[in-house]
Amino acid sequence: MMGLFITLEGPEGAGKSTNREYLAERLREHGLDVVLTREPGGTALAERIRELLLTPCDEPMAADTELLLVFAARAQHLAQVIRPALARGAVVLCDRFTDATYAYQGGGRGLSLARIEQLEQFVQGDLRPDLTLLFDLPVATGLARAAARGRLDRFEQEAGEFFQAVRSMYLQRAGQAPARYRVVDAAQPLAAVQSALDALLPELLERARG
Ligand code: Z5A
Repeated sequence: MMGLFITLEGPEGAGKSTNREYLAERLREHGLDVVLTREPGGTALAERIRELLLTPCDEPMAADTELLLVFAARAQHLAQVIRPALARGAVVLCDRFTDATYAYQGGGRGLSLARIEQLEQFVQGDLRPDLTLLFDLPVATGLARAAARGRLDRFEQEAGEFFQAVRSMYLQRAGQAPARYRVVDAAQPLAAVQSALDALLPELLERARG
């Protein structure tokens, strides 16, 4: 049996964390086994790697170190959480996954996309998300939301061009594989975003029931 692997993606302040619980609840109401998780993180060990990635540090982190840490956390998460959940037929709802690596380390840091693809294949084999919900919004709107939340993490301290490149890479990837992505206008008020998610629910349920 193989479950359904759904990822939530988007730039800073897009509302993924706010909406992941909402979506998980809607799916559970229909009797589905939903595993809600996130990256970087999702296991005790991977959450320790998340701390390394997000905590500002006096020693600058090399971009390759960042890339390898992201995939190290992912390997642990896949082994401990994602693969076992999919194997028992669950819906895995994951807040960020490898699209974020293409967007932040590829688009933002300018690392080679071919190198990211190699690591993706090495760590994931043929496993890819079945569906990706891309929460898209203008960079300034997202950064204003993130700033209102308080102290900024290591990524949130980057300049505006970094986040423009992140957003462009997400949109480019969604444009290249429209069958996998559903783009949600995340700049709308929360109620409108959640209506958009409600509209996607029949498709998600149909695919989860296979
Ligand atoms: N990262 C990476 O570089 N490479 C990788 O491969 C992976 C990750 C997997 C942590 O991710 C960082 O890791 C991330 C990229 C990097 N960069 N950062 N920072 P994260 O997803 O855990 O980051 P986060 O900081 O927790 O989330 P976020 O992206 O900043 O925000 P969000 O989860 O999308 O948004 P939110 O927390 O739900 O909402 C933000 C605020 O806006 C909050 O106060 C909400 O109440 C408010 N909000 C939400 N929706 C709305 C609407 N519609 N209207 C008005 N206000 C709203």
